Amino acid sequence: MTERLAEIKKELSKKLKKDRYEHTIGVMYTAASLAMCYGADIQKALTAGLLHDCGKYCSAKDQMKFCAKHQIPLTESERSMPALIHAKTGAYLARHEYGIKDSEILDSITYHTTGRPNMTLLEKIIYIADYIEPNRKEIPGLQEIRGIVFQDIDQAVYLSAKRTVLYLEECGNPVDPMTVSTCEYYHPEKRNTDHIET
Ligand code: DGI
Ligand code: FE
Ligand code: FE
Repeated sequence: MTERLAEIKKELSKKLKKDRYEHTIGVMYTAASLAMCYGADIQKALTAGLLHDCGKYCSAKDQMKFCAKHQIPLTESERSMPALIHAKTGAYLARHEYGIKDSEILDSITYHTTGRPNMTLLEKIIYIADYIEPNRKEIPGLQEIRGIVFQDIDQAVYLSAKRTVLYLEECGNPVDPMTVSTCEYYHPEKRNTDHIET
């Protein structure tokens, strides 16, 4: 770990609640393991994993105020589902407070909650590391996803997105259009079609 990353880690240990900090460390090392497996940049994976939830240092209400103050535009969906906002505030803080300039790292933070179609390898790594890190409480399908993620990351992304949509629907929560698009894009049949066309 670089000296700068160790400094950020120390800062986050003070800013985040204990559980959130432990989750963050879990995501950081899970992301590094996936980077080793798939040949992504390990330092970028550690950095994005460490910072992915840095926007959660305050309540969703305060995150909304933060967005208004810093002219961070929010979609209608984000306004009605404040749990999504920390991805945007996190990317902003990573850039302006923690000095991260790499757009691939910043995008991985921005899209870690909803995913998006056609993600970069690093975006997929952070999206899935967030879902499977060792401290995550047991949820249906978690074992299956952990079992295949080191063989087929796209299938793991699909299963995570599908589980998220099912879970939100069961709870009667609205689903962000981007979460739906992620699920559709990574559907195995859609992926096969893409493969034939290219
Ligand atoms: O920040 P984490 O708790 O580690 O996980 P996360 O960033 O994946 O998700 C944060 C919250 O957002 C979590 O409670 C699930 C929720 N969420 C994810 N996608 C959607 C969503 N909530 C709504 N309403 N709609 C979504 O599409
Ligand atoms: Fe998050
Ligand atoms: Fe997270």
